[in-house]
Amino acid sequence: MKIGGTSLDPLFIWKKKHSIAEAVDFATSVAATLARLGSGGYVAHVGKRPAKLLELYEREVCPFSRKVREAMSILDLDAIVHPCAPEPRRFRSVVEGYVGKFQIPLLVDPNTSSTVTDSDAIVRYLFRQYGDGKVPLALRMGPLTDATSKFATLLRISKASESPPTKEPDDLLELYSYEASPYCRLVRETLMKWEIPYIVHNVARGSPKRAGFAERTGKMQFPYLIDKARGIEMFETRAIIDYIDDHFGTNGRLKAN
Ligand SMILES: N[C@@H](CCC(=O)N[C@@H](CS)C(=O)NCC(=O)O)C(=O)O
Repeated sequence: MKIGGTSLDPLFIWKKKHSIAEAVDFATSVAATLARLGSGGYVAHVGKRPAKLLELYEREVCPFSRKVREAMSILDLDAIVHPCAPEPRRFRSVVEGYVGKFQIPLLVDPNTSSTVTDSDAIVRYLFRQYGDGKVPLALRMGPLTDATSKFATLLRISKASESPPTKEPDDLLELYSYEASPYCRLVRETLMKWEIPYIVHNVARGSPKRAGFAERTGKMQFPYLIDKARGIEMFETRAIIDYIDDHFGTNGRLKAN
C-alpha cells in the first residue's frame, strides 16, 4: 500500500498550511546542508560492496556522526542504523559493551569483524574498505570539517531536547535517504527521537540504486519509508513523520508501560 505521494515540492509545508514553526524547521534543515556545502549529496568512489549490512550507532544531532553519515552517502553504503537519542536508553549498554563507555559514532562491520570508533577513523576506514581510499576534501579538513559539522548540528539543536521512552519495534523499518537531503533529515530526527532502529538505503545523487528505485516506486523522491511488517510504503516527509509518531511514538503502539 502506498500513502502520500504528491510530487516533490520545496514549498509543500506552506501549501499544506503547516505552522510557521514547521517552515522554520525546514529552513534550518536546508541551512544545515548548506553549512556543509552539500557534502553527502553526491555519490563518488564506489568500491567493493559489503556482503553484510554495516551497523552504525549514531545520533542525528552529533557533528561527528554527521561526518560518518556523509561518508556513507558518498560511498552509497547501506547500513542498519541504531539512532541514539540525546539521553540514550535503548542502545546505551550496547555501545558501552563495544567501546567500554558511551561514545558515538560507532561502526560495526561484520564483514571484517571490525569495530571502529572516532569519526575520523571511521571515515578513513570506510573509504579504504569501500571506496578508493581517498577521503574527499570536505571530510578531511580537520578542525574546519569539525567546525562546519558542529555549526550544522547547532542549527538543528532544537531536536536535541526530547528523549521519550519507547519499546523496541518488532521489525526494522527501511528508509531511502541521503545525508544532504533536508527532507530526509527531518525523518531521521524523528527516528532518533524514538530510538527506532532502521535500515538506511543511501541514495545520494549518482547512486546506482536510484534507477531500480524509480522503476519500483514510479518516481524519484526521497525520503521513502518501507514498513514491511505492516505492508506500508510511503513518500512525503510530513506523512512519514506522522506515521512514525503514530505507530512507534509514545502516542502509538510503542507507548511505554
Ligand atoms: N572524537 C570523537 C568524539 C565523539 C563524541 O564526542 N561523541 C559524543 C556525541 S556527539 C558522545 O559520544 N558523547 C557521549 C554522550 O553523548 O553521552 C569522534 O570524532 O568520534
